[in-house]
Amino acid sequence: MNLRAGMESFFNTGIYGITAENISNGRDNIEIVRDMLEGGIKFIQYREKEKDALSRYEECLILRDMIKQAGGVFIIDDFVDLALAVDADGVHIGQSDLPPRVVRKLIGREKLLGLSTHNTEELEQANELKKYIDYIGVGPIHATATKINAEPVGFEYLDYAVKNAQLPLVAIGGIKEQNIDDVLHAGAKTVAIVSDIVQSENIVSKVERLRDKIFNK
Ligand code: 3NM
Repeated sequence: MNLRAGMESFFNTGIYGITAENISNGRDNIEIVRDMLEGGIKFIQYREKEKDALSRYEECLILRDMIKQAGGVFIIDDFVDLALAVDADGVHIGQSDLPPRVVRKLIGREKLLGLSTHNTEELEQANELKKYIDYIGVGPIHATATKINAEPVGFEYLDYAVKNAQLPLVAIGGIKEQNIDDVLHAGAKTVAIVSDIVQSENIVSKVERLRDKIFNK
């Protein structure tokens, strides 16, 4: 399958799932991803900053096969080498990682590349670099304990991004079942959610409820 051509349809599945084993109530990343897939998430990012490289590698080999079998897309946060080593579908980088042009050179043309943006300048830079990037993150919309030092950008920046982004966008940061309607009304079509999913007792039904909200808005 050509990933880039299929990306629009993956994004139309609404939720971008992200792992966070350290806040997952004792469940490991494998269990979390299994439940995300069962709930219908097709876009899954492995975000793991605490484990060593070997543990990350071994875990990602398993996750890659699970996600591939479920017809999903597997994105690795930050670690370009890991994404290449496990042949993930893509990489997600932040503003202080290697420049998108350089990461694109490293990962080749086929893999997806996502870039986090937090303000209008970063969005305009991403627009200028759009030949290297496949989608952008927009956030944190709300303050969030999952990324404690990040200043919330609120709806002003989301509105700007919805109107001006020349790439598909993913809204992120403090988005939960009880407030997701706000970002949907602001025009976000894809929403990344960490804590509200990984901390919920029943991840499958949480994801199903979130997807209902997205598709019945
Ligand atoms: N990136 P939660 S906010 C991983 O703004 C991440 O780029 C952000 O977690 C950004 O859904 C964030 O628990 C944390 O608030 C999102």
